[in-house]
Amino acid sequence: MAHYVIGDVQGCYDELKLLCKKINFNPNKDLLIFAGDLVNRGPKSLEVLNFCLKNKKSVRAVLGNHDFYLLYLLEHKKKNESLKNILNSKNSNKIYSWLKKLPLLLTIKIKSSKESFWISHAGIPFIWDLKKAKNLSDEMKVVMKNDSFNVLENMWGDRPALWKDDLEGYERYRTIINYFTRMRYLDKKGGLKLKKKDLKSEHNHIPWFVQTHNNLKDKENIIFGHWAALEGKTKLDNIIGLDTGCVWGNKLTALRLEDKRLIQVKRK
Ligand SMILES: [Mn+2]
Repeated sequence: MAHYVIGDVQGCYDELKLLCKKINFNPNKDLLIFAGDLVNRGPKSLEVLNFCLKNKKSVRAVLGNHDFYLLYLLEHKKKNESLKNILNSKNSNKIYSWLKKLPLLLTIKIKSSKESFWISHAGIPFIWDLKKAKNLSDEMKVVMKNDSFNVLENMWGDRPALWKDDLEGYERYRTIINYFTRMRYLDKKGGLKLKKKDLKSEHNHIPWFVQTHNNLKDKENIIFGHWAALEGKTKLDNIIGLDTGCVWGNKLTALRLEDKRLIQVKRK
């Protein structure tokens, strides 16, 4: 049995199939864990989701910003050109209820190597330790179960930029979602700098993982997607980026957790 974490698929179903072939994915033995953004921009988002539903028992995933967007469209009965196949699919209820239950953060421990992996779409900010991040993800699971319509309605926007423990209600949920699914740069205090996407250095814009790295103990790892421009390069061996920009014509990447080996396929 092997665990594979797969970076942002974004509707690149053909490449996902090729990657599954390359890793010899066996749904009876292996586990696929998606790092979020299964859908949007790419050509076959519906096929990707149907693959996940079909292999439900051997698939795990965390929610990305595009998955949240899809949930919003589904729950609020909105239209969207690029996701219309999903919105019009006879499967859309099943897709909705599967997606809605996904967490923002997953943790997996590998027995053989004793390494533990914390997987979220954008990462974990240094202002949260791993336990706190897990608690916030658990809190959001409950909130999404009970009040998803309003959470999704109120998740839009970049403010508040800085996490505070006493944030409440929809401001609190929006901020948690923004850190887990949209974060790239933080300022020195840990506030989100959501406007910046390029890699040029800029005053008080620090890639989130630079400081989070100091929080990690031996055998603790974080895996994330979302930041295609990085091409996975964090220069850290325990914070691993898996968005290698398949939808932009680059590669789809899987990480085998047992030996931290990367397996890639090129965009067709
Ligand atoms: Mn993303």
